Amino acid sequence: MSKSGWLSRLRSGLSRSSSRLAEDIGGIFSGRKVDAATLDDLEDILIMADLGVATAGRLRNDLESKRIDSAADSNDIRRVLADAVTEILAPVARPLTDLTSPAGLRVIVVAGVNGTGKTTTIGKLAARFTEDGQNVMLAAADTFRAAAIDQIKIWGERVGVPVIAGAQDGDPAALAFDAMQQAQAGNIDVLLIDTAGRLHNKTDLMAELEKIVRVIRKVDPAAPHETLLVLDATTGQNAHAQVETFRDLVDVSGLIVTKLDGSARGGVIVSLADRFGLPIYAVGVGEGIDDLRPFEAAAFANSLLGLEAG
Ligand SMILES: Nc1nc2c(ncn2[C@@H]2O[C@H](COP(=O)(O)OP(=O)(O)OP(=O)(O)O)[C@@H](O)[C@H]2O)c(=O)[nH]1
Ligand SMILES: [Mg+2]
Repeated sequence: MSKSGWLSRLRSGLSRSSSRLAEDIGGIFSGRKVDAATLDDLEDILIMADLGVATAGRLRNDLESKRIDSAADSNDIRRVLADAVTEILAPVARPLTDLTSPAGLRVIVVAGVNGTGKTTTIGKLAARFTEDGQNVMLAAADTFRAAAIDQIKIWGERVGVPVIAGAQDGDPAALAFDAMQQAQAGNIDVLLIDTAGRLHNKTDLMAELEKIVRVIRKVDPAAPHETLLVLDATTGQNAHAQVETFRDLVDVSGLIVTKLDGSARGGVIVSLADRFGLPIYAVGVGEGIDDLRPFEAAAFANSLLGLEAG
């Protein structure tokens, strides 16, 4: 897709977040000067838009220190905010191609709580990587539900890549081990491993994920090369708790944030970037195969603030 094509789709994906923010900021700064009271109001709006208390405070201070002209209108304010948000996002924004380099088998474990979009994101990533000329293999290590195995098989067929799957309730770590060996034998560039988001309880879930990683390392001590945590933007600040839980357990190397189309909560990405500094590789803006967008700092910031994505 052309650059302008995906930018406009990112913008439409973020339209709920951005139109609310733009409208709310417009409401504050129409005819009022920039003073402590308007900055307080702005900080509240940013918090409500899921930018988080710390990040909202930081943006407020940033705006205050810039000594904005008292004649500044909502557009000027959004411009200044977009630049400040870009500064927060730029250090974490990474291209998807980083996930597949250097050459050689790259093993990517995809983790996250149930329903965040792990399996769908794996399908979208597989499509991207395949387009890029990579040989992709998928591993159905979410063996908890039969439907989960079927779902990833369907993605494999759609994209045209092999799926290593076993029976429901099979040992997910054994499945991952098997997939690793097949990937090594089969000239595969990228092995994407789906994991369960839903088990009997959280302790089981975490133990299973740890075991998968341990077993993968038996085949290749350098693997997994990436452990991506998939977060659902509609959960808002709860995403922070999810990062903390998973980060403590497995070495989360990056994030993908999904469902930016379905909510007014795109701001959560800014607070995640500010707080954790974890790389963000892509964002999900829909259920379709093409609905994974590269994450670019300025484009995202401008879209979030309802400005021309530049
Ligand atoms: N609107 C929207 N829906 C999405 C996006 N990503 C995933 N979904 C939908 O969210 C639902 C859950 O997605 P899955 O990929 O099954 O999520 P999962 O994390 O694998 O779920 P479990 O395997 O149950 O843990 C599905 O209906 C997806 O189509 C997105 O970016 N936008
Ligand atoms: Mg799944």
